This record gives sequence, C-alpha cells and structure tokens, in this order.
Amino acid sequence: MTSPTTTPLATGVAMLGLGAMGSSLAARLLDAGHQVTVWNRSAGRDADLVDRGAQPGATVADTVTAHPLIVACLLRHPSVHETLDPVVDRLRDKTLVNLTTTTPNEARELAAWAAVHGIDYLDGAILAVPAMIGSPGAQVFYSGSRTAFDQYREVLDAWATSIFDGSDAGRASLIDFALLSGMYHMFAGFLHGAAMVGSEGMTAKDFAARATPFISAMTGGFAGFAQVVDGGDYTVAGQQSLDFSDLSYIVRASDEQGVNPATLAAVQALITRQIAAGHGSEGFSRIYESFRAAEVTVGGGLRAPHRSP
Ligand code: FVH
Repeated sequence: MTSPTTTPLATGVAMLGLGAMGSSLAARLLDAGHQVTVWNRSAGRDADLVDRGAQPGATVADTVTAHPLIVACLLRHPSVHETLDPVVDRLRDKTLVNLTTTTPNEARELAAWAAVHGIDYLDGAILAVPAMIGSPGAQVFYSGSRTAFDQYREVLDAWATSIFDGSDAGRASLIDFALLSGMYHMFAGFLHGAAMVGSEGMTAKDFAARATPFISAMTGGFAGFAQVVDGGDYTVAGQQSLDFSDLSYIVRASDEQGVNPATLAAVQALITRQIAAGHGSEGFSRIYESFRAAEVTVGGGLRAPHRSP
C-alpha cells in the first residue's frame, strides 16, 4: 500500500457514488495526489471532497469524460446500469473499476456488458469498512481485466492491499461473499451463545471475554478441515466423528432456556443428513457434502440451488 506522503501521481480518476465508502475512496485518492472528479446522484455529498481539491462532475457524462479510469461505488448491481447505461458510448476504450457489491453472476453480467461496449472491466470486492480505507488492515479483491489491474495498480493500492483473483469477473465477489459467510456464521454463533447465558443473567461482555480466546483458538482447526475436504477422504483417522458431533442436546438446552436454537439446529440438520446417509463414523468436515447437496434451505423452504449457466 502506498503511504499518505506518496509523491502526487498524474492519474485522473472519475469517481461515481459518494456514499460512505465512495467518499472514503475518493478522499484517499486525493490524499495520494490523484486528480479526482466526483459525481453523486443526490446533490451535496461532494462538498467536503471539493473542499479538499476534487473536481465536481456536473453530470455522469461530464464525469466519465474527464478521465480514462472510472470507479463506481454505488449501492447494488441495478444502480450501476441505471448510472452507466445512458452514457455507455462515452465509456468506450476506458477502464471501469466497479466496487459496487454484486453477486458473482452480476459481476459477470457487467463484464459481458462492458466487453460488448469496448470497456476494460475490473470488478472489486472491498473487505473493509470506510474508516479502514488506506490503512494496513484493508483488503480489496479484484477479478476481471488483468490489464486494468496492472495499469492502475498505484491507484488501487492507495485504498488497500490489492489482490488479483483471476480473469473471471465473478471470482472476487465469490471469495468476498464466502469470507463474509464465515464471519456472519461466527457472529451469529457468538450472539446465540450470549443469548443462552444471558437467559441466566450473564452479561454479553462477560461472555465475550470467555468466547474470544476459545473461538480464536478454534480457527486453528480450519487447516485440518481443509486438508480433509481437499483430499476428499472423510474417513481419515484422528477426526471428531459425526456420531460424536451430535448437537441435539445443545439445541434442546437452548430451547429449555427459551432461546431460539435456529442457527444451531441448522448445523445439526447438516450433520443428521450425513449420518442418515451412513457416514456417522466419518469426520465432522463431511458436512461440507451437505452444503453441496442437491437442495438447499432458503427462508424455511427447500429448493434446488441456483447454478451458473
Ligand atoms: N460501507 C461499508 O462498510 C461496505 C464495505 C464493503 C463494501 N460495501 C459496498 O460499497 C458500496 C457502497 O457502499 P456505501 O457504504 O458507500 O453505501 P451508501 O453510503 O449507502 O451509499 C450508496 C451510494 O450509492 C448511490 N446510489 C444508490 N442507488 C443509486 C442509483 N440507483 N443510481 C445512482 N446512485 C445510486 C447513493 O447515491 P445517493 O443515495 O446519495 O443519491 C450513494 O452514493 C455498496 O455496494 C456496498 O455494499 C460498503
């Protein structure tokens, strides 16, 4: 990552979207000495940036015309089309770095749209909150055009540690979402545990003090699970078996405490599926196969998973 004292560079950047994240990205570019033209759908959000040296873009068309590199940080996939479709002719031969959160397939759709219109497309997934932009803990994953990644690396590195995940534009989003899935399951697990002890008066603060070292230590198990999953042999000795991993008594305890056991019951259902298929003596990591199974539970109902075309 470049430091805030980096010598100013001549790269001009058109920044579309000045929400919490877009404003932080633009501010960091100004700190790093880049020329930045900013635009936001609603008026007034550019005031601080303009005070710091950004050029206000009167319209989307004016903004994207100002520079060869366009960065979009809008809300969701439809807002990217709503903003850029009307000016698509002005984007030809330019580079679009899209940092708007999209699903992998939405990122691929945008890459295909960009290719049709002669736009070099790089998709980005930000693993940071706005306050982290420009600090060592921030990461942004990129996929799509390697040319764009290499050409504008100094711009990208002003924001975070930049990681290129390959030419499939959906890949960065996929990895980002997979990491966030792990994080949200962990947070939900912690809060479920806090609710269990909270039912008998323990504060969440006291529970956090007990949970943090334990959960942190448990992440040491990831590498072992990964080795079994990648090897494809769930009978490898030394693992905790699925039969031993029966969580139904914890589910029952949660219920008895008047605490919703839904998250834990969902894990138990993944275990039960594998035991029912005759794999009870195999390792816990076998629930990976339940995730890959032919139907998934969404909002309480079963449906076939959506597969990429
Ligand atoms: N903030 C965060 O912590 C996360 C970290 C991970 C990555 N996300 C993604 O970044 C995108 C932008 O997030 P944000 O935090 O800047 O979001 P907001 O503050 O809500 O600002 C949203 C901006 O998008 C504009 N916008 C919304 N809809 C449209 C539209 N149809 N056409 C044009 N612009 C649109 C909105 O404009 P306005 O409401 O001020 O007029 C804001 O500029 C997002 O994908 C996160 O998932 C951030």
